[in-house]
Amino acid sequence: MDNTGTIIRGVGGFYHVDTGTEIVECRPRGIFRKQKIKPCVGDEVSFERTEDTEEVTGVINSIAERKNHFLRPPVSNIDQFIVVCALADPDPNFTVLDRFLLAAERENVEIVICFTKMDIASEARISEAREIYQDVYPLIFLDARKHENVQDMIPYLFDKKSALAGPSGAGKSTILNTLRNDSEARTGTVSEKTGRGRHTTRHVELFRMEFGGMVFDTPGFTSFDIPDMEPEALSELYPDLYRYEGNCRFKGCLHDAEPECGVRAAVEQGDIHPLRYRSYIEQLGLLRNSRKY
Ligand SMILES: Nc1nc2c(ncn2[C@@H]2O[C@H](COP(=O)(O)OP(=O)(O)OP(=O)(O)O)[C@@H](O)[C@H]2O)c(=O)[nH]1
Ligand SMILES: [Mg+2]
Ligand SMILES: [Zn+2]
Repeated sequence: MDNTGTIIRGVGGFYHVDTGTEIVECRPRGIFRKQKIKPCVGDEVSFERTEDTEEVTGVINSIAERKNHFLRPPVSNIDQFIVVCALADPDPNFTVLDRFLLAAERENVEIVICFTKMDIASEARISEAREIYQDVYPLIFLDARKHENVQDMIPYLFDKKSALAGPSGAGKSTILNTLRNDSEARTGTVSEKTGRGRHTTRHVELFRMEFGGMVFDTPGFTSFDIPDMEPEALSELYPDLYRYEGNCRFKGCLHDAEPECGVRAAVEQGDIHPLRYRSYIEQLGLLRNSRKY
């Protein structure tokens, strides 16, 4: 009889499958390797129990069609990205933040930005972050170590599969530990003593939350591949710019040097944040260069 469940972590070629009532360690059938399909955390799978061996208790027979699939971070079937960005230690890099947002926008998943370390951030930093993103995405500001702060995230996480994504040290694992009230927290006091990075997350892991919903913890990264897309489609990934595209004189306007551009007019009137426009122009330049050859 086949069982079904969700892959919650992969460990050295094995996968832990959560059926809702138990977690079963499974290995994939050989056919996946031949087909060059690698099971991924978030995959819905059906598996067969193998009671005869001690170590392996299941064999994954099939992977359900994925709703979406990301290579960086490696997750599938997510409803939402919670893009996590520290306001201090390390200082925020809004260009990097925008790359995370672009990757999420490309797959049409919901997006929430979570700004951490507001306890050590300057007021100026907090306002800056708010000004740039408030009209674009839902924003959460918090100290990821504080329960009463992290509770604010629950309405966003409820009944969804959400992936925490963002640079290393942003506080993704801390958020999860606080949410889960995990006494075996893999961040915190020890890492504070030995310095940041010690408890850096190496593998994606999916956690079932008591309040309903599942949350992925993912390893931090900051380098991105340039997406393979038409430059004309880029502005669709910037909701705050795209809003004004109807005001552009020319169809296919790239909002760069074209005359009578509605997007540029909105920037001049202060309706689009200059940093978001600059981020768009920078990204456009990268896209154009990558498509020259
Ligand atoms: N002051 C303060 N420290 C925080 C906050 N959030 C996280 N930290 C600390 O920042 C450090 C890094 O946090 P992690 O949760 O490990 O960061 P991460 O995003 O999981 O990093 P990677 O796993 O490397 O991608 C830890 O020492 C945390 O205690 C916060 O809101 N305020
Ligand atoms: Mg982590
Ligand atoms: Zn335009």
